[in-house]
Amino acid sequence: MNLQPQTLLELSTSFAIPDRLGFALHPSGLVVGHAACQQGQGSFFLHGAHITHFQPARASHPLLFMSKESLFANDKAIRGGIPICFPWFGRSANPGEPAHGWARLANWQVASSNATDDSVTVVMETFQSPFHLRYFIRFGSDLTAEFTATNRSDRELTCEVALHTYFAIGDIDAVSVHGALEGLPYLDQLTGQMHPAAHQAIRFTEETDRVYQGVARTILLVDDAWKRTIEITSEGSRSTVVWNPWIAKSQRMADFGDEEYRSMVCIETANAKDCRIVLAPEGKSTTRVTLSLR
Ligand code: TA6
Repeated sequence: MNLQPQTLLELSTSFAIPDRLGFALHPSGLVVGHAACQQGQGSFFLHGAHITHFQPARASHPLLFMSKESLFANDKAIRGGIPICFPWFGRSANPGEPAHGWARLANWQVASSNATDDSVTVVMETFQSPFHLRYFIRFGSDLTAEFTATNRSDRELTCEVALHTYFAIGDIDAVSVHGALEGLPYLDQLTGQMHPAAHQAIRFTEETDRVYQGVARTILLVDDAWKRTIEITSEGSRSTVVWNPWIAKSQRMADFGDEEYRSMVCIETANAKDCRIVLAPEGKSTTRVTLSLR
């Protein structure tokens, strides 16, 4: 069961906040929310509860990358921003089911909104048996996204989640990833091989698709081209995915520009593969990430 879409009138009447939060129709017909306060601004679609834009007031560039080739349609995932991968990560065991699950294709409803001079918060929800999903987002000088899944069945369920964040960068040759990931082993999704901790910063010189296993509370994305560092702080996450499609895969993706691999890197706050979640009946699991400009 997919929730009925809220109308623009309903959203504007119940959840819009003057000078802080408004709703509009994207040219695709999808509904988009725009948040703005003294500390920053952002945008999100109800389609997939998909955050597509975040820029702190003191930043000269957005923190999130959006592909210029992204599709915007009810049956398509948006390319860029923060797609929510749930209840499975990657390809499904069942043919015909969408990659990365149904949450990023679902229709979400706004449940509440709030604003101060320094932040705008929005809570969205969706329900697809047997899962109830809640998503708390706060735009301010930082961006916080908190995903909670509840098992509404009477049996134990296993699931995976990834907040599949696309970071905007100045140039892929000038970025490096530092912090907790340097000390963690990873699964190379391209070869299926496990690798021990590299004990050095991650740099990108080829297609990279890794699932780091273990808690990585703080990760630093250092961008020497745009002379900035993005701090990624997570809670409730026991795996992190690092991805760049590089040249050949970029050319194979219809909703991604051939050169766009130079302008993005994904660092995904996850519970996937060996770190998947086991939920008891009525059990809850929360995965949270905060993006800050250092
Ligand atoms: O998170 C990395 C990954 O699983 C890659 O393997 C790549 O496929 C990427 O996600 C994008 O997946 P998508 O289904 O959005 O094309």
